[in-house]
Amino acid sequence: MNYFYKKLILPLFTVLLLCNSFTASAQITKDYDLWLQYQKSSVANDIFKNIALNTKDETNKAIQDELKTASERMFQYSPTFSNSGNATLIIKKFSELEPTQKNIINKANALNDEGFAIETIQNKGKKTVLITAKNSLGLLYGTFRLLRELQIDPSKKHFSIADEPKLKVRMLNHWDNLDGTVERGYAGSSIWNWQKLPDFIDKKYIDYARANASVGINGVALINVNSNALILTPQYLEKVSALAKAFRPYGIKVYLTARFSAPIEIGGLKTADPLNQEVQQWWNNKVNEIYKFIPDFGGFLVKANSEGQPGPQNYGRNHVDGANMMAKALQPHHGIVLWRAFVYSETDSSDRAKQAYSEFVPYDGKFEDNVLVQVKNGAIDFQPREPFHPMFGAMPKSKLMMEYQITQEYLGFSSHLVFLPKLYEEVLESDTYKQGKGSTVAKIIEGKPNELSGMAGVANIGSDLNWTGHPFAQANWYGFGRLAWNPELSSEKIAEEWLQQTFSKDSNFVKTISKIMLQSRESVVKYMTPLGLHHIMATNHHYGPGPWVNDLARPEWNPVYYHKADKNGIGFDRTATGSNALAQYSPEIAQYYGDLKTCPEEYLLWFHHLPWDYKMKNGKILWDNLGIKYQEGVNEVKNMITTWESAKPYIDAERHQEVAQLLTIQLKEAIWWKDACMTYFQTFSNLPFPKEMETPKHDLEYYKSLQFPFAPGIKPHW
Ligand code: GCV
Repeated sequence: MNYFYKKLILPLFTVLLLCNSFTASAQITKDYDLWLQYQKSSVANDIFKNIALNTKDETNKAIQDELKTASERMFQYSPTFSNSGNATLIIKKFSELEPTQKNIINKANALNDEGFAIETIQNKGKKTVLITAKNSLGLLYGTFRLLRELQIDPSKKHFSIADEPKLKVRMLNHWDNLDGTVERGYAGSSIWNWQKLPDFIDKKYIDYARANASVGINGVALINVNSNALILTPQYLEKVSALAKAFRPYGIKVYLTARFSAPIEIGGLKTADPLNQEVQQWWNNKVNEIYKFIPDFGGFLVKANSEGQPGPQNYGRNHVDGANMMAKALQPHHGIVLWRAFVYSETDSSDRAKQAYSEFVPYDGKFEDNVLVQVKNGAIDFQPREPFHPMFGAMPKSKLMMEYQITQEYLGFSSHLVFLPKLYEEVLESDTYKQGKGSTVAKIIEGKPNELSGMAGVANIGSDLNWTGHPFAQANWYGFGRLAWNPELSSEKIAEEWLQQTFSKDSNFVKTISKIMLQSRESVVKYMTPLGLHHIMATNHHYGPGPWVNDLARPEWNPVYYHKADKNGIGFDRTATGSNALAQYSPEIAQYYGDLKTCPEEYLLWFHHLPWDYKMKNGKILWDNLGIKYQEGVNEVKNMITTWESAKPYIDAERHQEVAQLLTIQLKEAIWWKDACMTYFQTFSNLPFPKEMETPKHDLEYYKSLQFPFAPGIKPHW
């Protein structure tokens, strides 16, 4: 028995155990490796055999590490790094190129500082691939580009690429709190371990930097815009400087959120008035101190006089006074201020959608040169669909940057598959007409060549093994980075290349799954807020529907403020007969959305209050169309489930199952949204549900009674 146990059972058990942990760790690696999978290639490619690269510089060292990992995983050999004449890949700044390579020098010379060129050239009679750029960061971006090309086509040998970022600041905004929680975070807790910093540099920080650099993200605001002044104290600056050091080789600058009242809270002053000299001096000193810790510090991100955060208006001053005070302190160090335009006031009874424009546009041209006004994509708050923010194009003498939300606060948290580049693209492509036809939001934020410009995304990253909670939410991080590099890229291309790198290059798989990704954003709009409805989510945690909420302290916090449903109809009249928010847009846009004949159905109830029996283009009444849209959203999720089933043969079982389970949650919640909203709106329409719509399972009281005290993304109520 003993013999039998030792010789047979024990080894078998060990093998099983190993297999099991191998599968588990293989799975973790796949999820963890994001789009940098470097899957084993079935074709050989010698491109990495002998790489000419000067590895003295720390960014070049990062290039070396990346190429080694990629080559070993994809092609099963370790590259040799030397400066010998037989290079298969040359990675050199163009100041170091030989004069015979003039053509490429000319090509690369036309690029901006972060641009790069990749060319297959003749070198000593042999075909060689050359990556060249003005500086090491360009070389790093060029390397990641080459790796993307090879992940998609491992046999590729001929390259002729020149590329450069169109925006200067391409950054993630983390809404991470110092206590480790993440506001609106759905992927676990914060990845920053403040307790162990500065001495412990988690490998995760490096992998985070790699992922960001691979798509060109070059800035990170580490903590929440609802800020804590402690981050500006030496105790924390030392920790921040350790993170900055880890990110530096990857070209990523660190930014901090600056709490406006910091001079009082950590400086011992009696005021934070931006026109007070002592306050100004305090910020000057603070900035000088920060640059001692972090010589390449990016600057401050500020949420002021918004949702209770302190700001210049507390002292009778304005946004320009506040932003310029910080901007002047940062100027000697080439730092910048990202001043958020997300403001709305409890004392302003006008339409919330109009308030940011009214507060900021009068100050056009008054901000210092190193200030970027950071504007959310829409005028309310990251809703599943909003028309573009009217501030875009309305401040031609100021620099406006885009703020998107990557984390899915209003889009099903990290349980719903929603491909956000589709939303980002829709906004970027919108024509503001502010400088004539063709002045799209993308063009507005690109600004003038060589001027400060940018795009920020509220990060969806947390301590979850797969970083983002949902494997497909990784695509939103990826896609944000790609659009920040080039706001004119198509979401279709982004979906395809992400799938190819993350899951499989099989064309059937890519075609089928990119289709559901591209349609997923429209589906979530349909099952949450169809026909232009908005802000009808539950209170505080924003999990699930809450269109009935009408008892919150501020009118504009209540969903009823936005849908205005009554027995006569539904929708927010933002035309001249209502709040006239449309007047903030150019006349072409105001006319287009204002006229019921031209207003697209997607924005109908955003701009118009209409009777329940309003006849729509398909000949059916508004009420029926509402139910039909909700049902379509639900049906599309059902379809996603079937399509995902068909993807089984193409990808690993673990990630397949992970997504399949999440889709089940998505379907349940889509039905919940449909049923709760339609049951509630029926109390006003008094009409039967349209025949196309599946009947709700419960009555309204049931949906209203649901409570979620521990929903993620807010401070828990212990
Ligand atoms: C960080 C919304 C969110 C808040 C967020 C705010 C902002 O209101 O619900 O959690 O605060 O936007 O963007 O500042």
